[in-house]
Amino acid sequence: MAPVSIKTVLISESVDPRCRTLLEANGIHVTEKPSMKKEELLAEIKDYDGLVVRSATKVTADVIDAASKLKIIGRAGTGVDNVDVDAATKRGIIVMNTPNGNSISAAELTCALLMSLSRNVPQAVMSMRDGKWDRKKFMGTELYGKALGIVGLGRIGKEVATRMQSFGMRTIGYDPITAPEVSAGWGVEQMDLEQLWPQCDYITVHTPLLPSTVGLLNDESFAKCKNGVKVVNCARGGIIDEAALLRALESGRCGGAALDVFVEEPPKDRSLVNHPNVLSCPHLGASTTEAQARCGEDIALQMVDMVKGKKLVGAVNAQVLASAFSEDCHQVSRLGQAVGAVLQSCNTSKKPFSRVQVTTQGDCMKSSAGYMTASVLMGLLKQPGCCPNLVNVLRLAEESGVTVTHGHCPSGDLAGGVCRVQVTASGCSYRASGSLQGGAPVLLELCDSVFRQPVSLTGKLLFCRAPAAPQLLSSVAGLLATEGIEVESYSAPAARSGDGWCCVGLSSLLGDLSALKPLVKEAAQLAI
Ligand code: 9EZ
Repeated sequence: MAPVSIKTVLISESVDPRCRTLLEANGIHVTEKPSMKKEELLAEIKDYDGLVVRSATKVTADVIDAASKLKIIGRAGTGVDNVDVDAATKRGIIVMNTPNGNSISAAELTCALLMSLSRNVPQAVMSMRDGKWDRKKFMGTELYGKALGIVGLGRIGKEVATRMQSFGMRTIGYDPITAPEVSAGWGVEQMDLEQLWPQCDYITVHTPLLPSTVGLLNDESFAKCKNGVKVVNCARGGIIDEAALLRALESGRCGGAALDVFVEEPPKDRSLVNHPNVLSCPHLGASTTEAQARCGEDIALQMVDMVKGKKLVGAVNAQVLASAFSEDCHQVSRLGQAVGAVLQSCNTSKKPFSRVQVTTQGDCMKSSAGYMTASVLMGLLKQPGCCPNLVNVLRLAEESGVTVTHGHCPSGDLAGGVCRVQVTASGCSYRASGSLQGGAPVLLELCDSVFRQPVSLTGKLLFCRAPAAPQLLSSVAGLLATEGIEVESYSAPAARSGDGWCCVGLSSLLGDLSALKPLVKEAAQLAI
């Protein structure tokens, strides 16, 4: 993939100073403007290639639409809740976060809340402040020997498990991705949620917020829990259904809850926050000096690695791009774009494509099938003012109603891989196949014409369909000469009867292709 060029970055919040230092050390010009008003951000953002935010900047669709140069939005933190990822993807802007930097801090807060729930520390503090000495009211229980259910066993779930094991807790859990053998390695026995709920004295959730995790703890699951179960949510608001939690607290089914996150932040409905058995925090999971420093550093390092073309880490909307992150991939991608561009030029009707079929051939293209298709679409859908990239092209193709299929045929005996593309637009079909020679894209075939020599896909190219005739080149060259255009190369199809496509390399593009009408049946030109 082509390296993304980032020369200017706006940091719109107070992010750890290491972020700026690292970006600047890598030749990026950084502007820090914390606490801008929305209108100021709208006016400012147009000048930047990159934007770094924490949580306060709301990167909404109107901000993204005002950001004419923006290529990347980096969030120093876990998740991208304050970024309209859909709007960014549409515009081909990469959205990145730092999924790891907060893990220890989130795990430690979870442990602090588990301990607070067992010993009523916050309530005792408040009562002392009130001038009281109430020792009976705050009788607690030990964590030692109790079962902790950990729902979600990613990095944070794991760190919570190993810490609470040192308190003598039995750690059990569930995760659809982490294998039971893996979690067993750090002392967590996995089981189905159905089996998990009735065994837990404490439950803590560490999942992303997904349709499958909204209300993971609801009336139904609370009903399966031990009476008096205590729950913690330091992950995302809504994983524990708030209304169901309030009902469980009222009935005593739930003996206490600690919440760092809410469906609405700050929560307008204060019934949970004000409940005597609820401990709440204003989303403090990542609020440590160390987590902020790590996230500020991580987002800068990830951006720099991306700009240098080293690797793509933490991007949430660039699946295809991430799989195409090396120099080899860049060449493959250029081949796809070039073949796509040839077929776009041939589609003289300029009607939208209804169908695109991409086939990669040869072992060396096997792993490229995904981004080859995306690259071909980039070439096919490129227009003045609309230059799709690997972030947005699949979505653009989908929106414009193209049926895209891709396949791979192994065929190991070919020296280099081949990319074959067939497109259909307003009932007409065109085919082209290309390959890489010395790392540069070449065209092997166009429709039924196989070129005698592979055609280098660079510069200004004119493709003509005409009956095989010895005088074709001289008559086309003559016409071009009257326009002051020189023929730099000529590629003829292998001998055949009937019409064939030839390719003429030009010193400059022809102003009006219709001048060629008397000489050829079809003509198309492009600059690559
Ligand atoms: C879902 C999950 C964990 C979970 C965790 C991750 C995609 N996904 N889903 C239900 N990373 C526990 C229960």
